[in-house]
Amino acid sequence: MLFMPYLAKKPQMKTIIVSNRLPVKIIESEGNYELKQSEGGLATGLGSIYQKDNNIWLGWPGLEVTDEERQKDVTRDLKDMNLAPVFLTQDEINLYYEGFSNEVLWPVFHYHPTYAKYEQDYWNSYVEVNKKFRDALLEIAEPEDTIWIHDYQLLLLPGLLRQVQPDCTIGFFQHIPFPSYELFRLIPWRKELLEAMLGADLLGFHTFDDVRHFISAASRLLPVQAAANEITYQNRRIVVDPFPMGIDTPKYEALTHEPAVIDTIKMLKETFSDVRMILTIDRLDYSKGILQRLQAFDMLLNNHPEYIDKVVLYMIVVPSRDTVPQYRDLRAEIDQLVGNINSRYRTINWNPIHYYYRSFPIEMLSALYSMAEVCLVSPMRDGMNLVSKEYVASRKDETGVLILSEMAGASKELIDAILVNPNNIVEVTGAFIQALEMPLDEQKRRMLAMRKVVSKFNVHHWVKIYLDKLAEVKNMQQSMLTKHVSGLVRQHIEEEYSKAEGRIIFLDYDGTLVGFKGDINEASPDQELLDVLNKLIEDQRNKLVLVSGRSHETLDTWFKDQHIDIIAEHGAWQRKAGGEWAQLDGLYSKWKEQILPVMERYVDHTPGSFIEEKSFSLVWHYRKVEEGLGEQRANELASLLSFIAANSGLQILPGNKVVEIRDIEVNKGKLALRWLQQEPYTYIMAMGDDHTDEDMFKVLPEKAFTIKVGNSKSAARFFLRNTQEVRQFLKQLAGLKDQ
Ligand code: GDG
Repeated sequence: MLFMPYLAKKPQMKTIIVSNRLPVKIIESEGNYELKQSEGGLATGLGSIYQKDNNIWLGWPGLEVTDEERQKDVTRDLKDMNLAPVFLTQDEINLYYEGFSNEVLWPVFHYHPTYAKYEQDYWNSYVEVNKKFRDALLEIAEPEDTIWIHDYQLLLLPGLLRQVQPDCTIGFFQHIPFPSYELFRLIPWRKELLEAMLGADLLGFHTFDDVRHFISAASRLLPVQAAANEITYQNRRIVVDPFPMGIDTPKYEALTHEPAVIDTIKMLKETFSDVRMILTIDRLDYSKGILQRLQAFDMLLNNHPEYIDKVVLYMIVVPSRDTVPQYRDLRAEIDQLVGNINSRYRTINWNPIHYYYRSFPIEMLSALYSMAEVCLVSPMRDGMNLVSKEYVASRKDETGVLILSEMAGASKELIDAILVNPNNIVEVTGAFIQALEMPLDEQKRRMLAMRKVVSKFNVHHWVKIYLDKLAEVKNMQQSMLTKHVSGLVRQHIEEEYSKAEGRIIFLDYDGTLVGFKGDINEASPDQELLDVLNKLIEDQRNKLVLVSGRSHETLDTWFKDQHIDIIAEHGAWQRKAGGEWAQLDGLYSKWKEQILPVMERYVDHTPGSFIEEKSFSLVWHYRKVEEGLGEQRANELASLLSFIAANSGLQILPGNKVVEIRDIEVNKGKLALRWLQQEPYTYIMAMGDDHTDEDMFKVLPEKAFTIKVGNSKSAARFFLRNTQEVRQFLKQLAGLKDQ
């Protein structure tokens, strides 16, 4: 095992869990209160972490405590349980929690944007309370601690913390879905939210879809670089990955043997001796699809009267926020629909829907999970949904059927359930029939497969892989730091430079010496750059070689007066300082006649793209094309060109917002080697930012100082973050003062 953060840590380092609510239940009576550990899935999973050593869980204890003496008492009692409080006022609960969290983030993230209320007061309070959490954290956190922040109430906390503790380890996990960009962009404070989330080192979601949506929103709204599951933002590399949360599976299995559960099962069996049970359990919420499932049950009884008297829907709805108008209305609609169905179909001995608007002890849930032949989980959107997994874990005899909405995160793992679109009432009705008629051997086959998943990917596994990954990300960031040209690394490179007699310095142009411009012709060298280059050339010990993909005509105009060697068009053209341009031998360009029309078709179909024609290459640029579309067309074009140009001696190179096709002989690496052979240099340096520069990094001798610009993966030994750092570093070498 590579990373065991919570075993291998130094004793004084601790892990701090942060969430809106602490995992305690507060039982208050006659002015006194008692604190009880919560049994929720997250509390159990994280129990092995926060209850150990000096680790701690920070959050709101769940009741308003205004009196300072009382606050001290609560703090002391919580401390014994490794918990620390953030006290919130009623006003803060109303605006930050009920307001911004539940009336902005919750509806938008669950695809109900019309329910969102974008109140400025909500946002202000959300910012203030997140700061309150940060301040409470700073009182207990040391710089080397690991901090794991949970859920949508604290989206700003990673960024707020990063500002004051730039090097600390921050994980963030979101338990609810992350919506598609189209939804997320509706939020007036979308940029602030994203920027703050990117303060984390590792961002975790339940599913790959959430990850995709997050990366796409970040790419469109912020100046980030995204590649696979990594985002580079403000010179930090952040990993975004799916971590589907599990449940405490052994606990749900063990519950079925408890006397209280066995007695309840017996009682339920007597009550429901002649009927088959379909179970549903949810909190009251518009994201849960409760009305739609009632409609499907209605359709079942209406179209298939053979189930009348034979099947009951046992429906638990756990009370939630029913003073808020949307929830009050939803509850009234459910009451009405249940009443309507029951009054239409009931018989003397049979009631179709057993509806409970309250919560039950876990023993009752366990008994119901054991009893119900079918469990229906049909949310319109759900980050994960743990009820579906609890049902599976409780089915020790491997019978029973789970009907599961494809909109729940759990559907990505429990693929052996009957998966339904909860909006499709006909399909859900069909699923009822399929479930009720499913042969025993099929039930067992499906249930066994799901039980394996639920057993292996349990909540302890989830905690472990998340924290292991967080440590791995931190290690990756730290090993990147050792490659950054700063501190001792920089000192070493500079010392070697001063000592050397014969130096050769290969410099890429775009993205290395100058930043990218929308218009490729706007990137001509400015005075500052020319000054640095001139100063470097002045030193007789230096040979400067510009190695660029640009056309030799452009470079010739720009560097007419510089005594500098130039390799243009990736090597197709060369010019010695003060000499004439020469072309690489043996190249031909007839192939362009065939390729140009293909590229032109892509220009016609892709607004904002254009072709750059060079002597021995063609480049399709898409920097100004709509985000996403450009990448998609570039992939298509690259694969089409690979097909057309197979075995033709041409090379297709997807680059930084470009797709280039060129003669395979044209290669920065090959040309750089030619230069090296001309004199015995003792100091070799090469700088570049894109994959064409990798050819150079790979072929240069091991002792060469190869420097990648930008901190993405590279064969280079070192990196500088951007063109500003490159210039600052070159100025230093040239002995120029930085202005
Ligand atoms: C967020 C996300 C994600 C329900 N009724 C009773 C009761 N429950 C328990 C269930 C289950 C839990 O509540 C509800 O599970 P969810 O998955 O909906 O969890 P939430 O915390 O509400 O929601 C969700 C989850 O976070 C985890 O990341 O899955 O998508 O919205 O454990 O058993 N428990 C008791 N009595 C009840 O009547 N004792």
